[in-house]
Amino acid sequence: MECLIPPTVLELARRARAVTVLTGAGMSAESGIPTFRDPATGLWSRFDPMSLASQDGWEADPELVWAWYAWRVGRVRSVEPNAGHHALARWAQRDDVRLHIATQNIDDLHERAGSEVLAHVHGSLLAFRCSVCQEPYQAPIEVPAEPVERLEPPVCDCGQYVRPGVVWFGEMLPQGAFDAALDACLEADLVLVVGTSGIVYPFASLPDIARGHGVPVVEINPEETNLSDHVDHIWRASAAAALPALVEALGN
Ligand code: BV8
Ligand code: ZN
Repeated sequence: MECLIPPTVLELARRARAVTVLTGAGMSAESGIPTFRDPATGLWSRFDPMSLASQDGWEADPELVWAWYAWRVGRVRSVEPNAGHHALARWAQRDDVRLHIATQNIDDLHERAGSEVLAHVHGSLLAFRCSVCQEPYQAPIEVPAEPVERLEPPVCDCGQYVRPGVVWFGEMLPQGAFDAALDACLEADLVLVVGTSGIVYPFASLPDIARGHGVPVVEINPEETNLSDHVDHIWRASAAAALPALVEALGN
């Protein structure tokens, strides 16, 4: 089905020499990764991701939290980047534009589509470290064939549990990552916000900051979000439909 491009969005994309794309879980939805607020499927439907993705949740029950992350590692390994990820990688290859991606996503689908990601502001599901001495943990992560509710985390040489390299609620973002995302928004002449509900801060403050500096912001999302009143243009479309159509329309 042809995806109609709002003319103003096409014009902004044609003229843009520096594009910053802010992505959220909706970017990976068409790869088969449920979004953060999708009602979780099966085993995990009984748990609130907000409590599992937190320091308190980890300290209260590391085996439960580890089982959840191991299951998510398995799911990311089992899916492929979608046409939206590939479109962004193609756009970045044009020599008339500099394209930066700052993502909230902890998967590696942008990279597997060939993109270089400027900032993973909430860390990476595929980087592990000791929860105490912070030593990176390089050994392969065992992913159960079937989702299990509890799994003993690997243990660091120092004897403490290994944790996923993600940013939990209540934890500071990696300072360099957020600053890089902020700079990329301020230096852009177009910011696209793709597949995020705009609930989680401080990432959700980026579109407002960009607009405050006169940078046009476009939301690409099939649904209304917390950011919809904070953008210049709204394109109610999915990532895997909108982005390939837009990059295609830019021509060679
Ligand atoms: C911080 C990694 C400073 C883990 C994530 C009280 C105490 C402490 C902090 C706070 C507090 N109250 C509020 C805060 C701030 C808090 C926050 O924002 N809370 C929210 C809930 C209000 N933020 C933090 O804690 C951050 N740190 O503030 O540090 C500090 C420190 C101490 C004390 C005070 C302050 C850290 C936040 C990072 C949390 N970690 N992820 C993990 O993933 O397990 S966030 C997690 O949720 C995801 O990574 C993702 O970033 C976020 C989900 O958001 P979205 O990506 O937007 O996904 P969502 O499902 O919501 O929406 C999907 C969208 O896609 C929808 O709009 C949908 O319509 C759309 N969509 C669907 N299909 C498609 C599509 N779009 C396009 N195409 C499609 N096909
Ligand atoms: Zn350690």
